[in-house]
Amino acid sequence: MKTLVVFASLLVLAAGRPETRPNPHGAQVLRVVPEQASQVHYLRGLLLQGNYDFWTEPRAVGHPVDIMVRAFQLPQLKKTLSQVGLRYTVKISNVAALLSKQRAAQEAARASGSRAMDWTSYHTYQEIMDWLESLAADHPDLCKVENVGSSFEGRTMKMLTLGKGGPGKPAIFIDGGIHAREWISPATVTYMINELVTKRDTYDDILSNVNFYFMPSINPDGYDYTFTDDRLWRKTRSDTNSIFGCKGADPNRNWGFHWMEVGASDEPCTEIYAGSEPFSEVEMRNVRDQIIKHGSDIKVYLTFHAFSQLWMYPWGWTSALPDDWQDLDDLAKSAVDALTSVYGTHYDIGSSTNVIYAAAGGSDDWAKGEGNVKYAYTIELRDTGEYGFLLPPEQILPSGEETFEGVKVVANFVRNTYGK
Ligand code: 0X9
Ligand code: ZN
Repeated sequence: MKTLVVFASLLVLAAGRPETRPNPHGAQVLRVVPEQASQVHYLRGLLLQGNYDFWTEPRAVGHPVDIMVRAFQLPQLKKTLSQVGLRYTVKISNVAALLSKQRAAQEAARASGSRAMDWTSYHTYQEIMDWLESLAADHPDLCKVENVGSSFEGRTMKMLTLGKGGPGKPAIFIDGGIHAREWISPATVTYMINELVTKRDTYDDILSNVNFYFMPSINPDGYDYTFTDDRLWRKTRSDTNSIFGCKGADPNRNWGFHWMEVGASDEPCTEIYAGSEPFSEVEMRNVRDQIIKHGSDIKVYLTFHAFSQLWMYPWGWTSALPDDWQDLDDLAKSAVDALTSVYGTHYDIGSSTNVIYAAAGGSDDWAKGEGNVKYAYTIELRDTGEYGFLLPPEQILPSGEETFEGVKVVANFVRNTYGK
């Protein structure tokens, strides 16, 4: 009997993310809205078990939680939810259909045009890196591209430095794509780079007084994997010691500040596996080393995620606020006002633990707590769950336009506050 129980629980664990291409046929995204604290707690327990893919994590009473459920899991989850009095609605009724519709649209867009960069379709890692190189070649007085290390599978990681003022100017560090499936993040970050470079005369004042460090896709192996194998992959692709062959760590649980204290897992098959130790993931070490290298010049750290439309600041490891939280909150409010003024898109603001949930090991917490970057923000881009990670490419441009308005507010703030 004992053997049976052990075997059954191994099967359940393995079902979370077996290292075979998952079958999306029949998968749905269910939305549940917990009405009591005990239900939030229950959902968090379900998340930690690792059997379901939570597109949004349980936040608090009244906040929707989106769970992607594979066909074979649906009957069990629906039963479980009703047992604890949780009602659900079907948010995406046919994940497979949406995936193939988007794949077809992406292929059509790419068949008709060149592989050159645009913001009407999503681009591969190689295309993004080639494009960064082309910017540096075309604008050598404004842009510099450096190789800053390799990913686990050997992809070269590049950083673009943008600015005309020379070294020593106050700087903003911006990264994207830490979570592989959050495609709108690299797309939005590259949009902003493109605006700054192609409209360099318009932004001359900012570019003369502020330096930017851009790394638009900091999880290259995971990102490529979402193009080739599993569109909904989140983590890196490193080897783990999992007996099921589960791969990858959550790169946003891997940073060495209060690592593994809360909201992270030591089970490699879960989506929030923190890695075997702080900075076990080489990609995160590469990003960390650039932040350290440019040290006290960096006044702002922005890391772009999706989705939920949130502009968050530390801490993620505790519900306590940083001493200077009011400064971070003020700047976030100004940025979000500008963002919202473009298309009316609503963003919530606050510390990540208080706005969503406690989760230690995030890059924002490290940037502030260890990297001494005062203004560290995690920004969750569009949408609020209609498409979730599968945001149609038609939304790349509006996302870029509105987000860039917010980032310009931040850049002008840096120029005015720290510029000499
Ligand atoms: O859980 C995360 O890593 C982020 N949300 S996402 O849905 N994109 O995965 C939020 C991170 C907030 N920051 C910290 N917890 N430090
Ligand atoms: Zn994310």
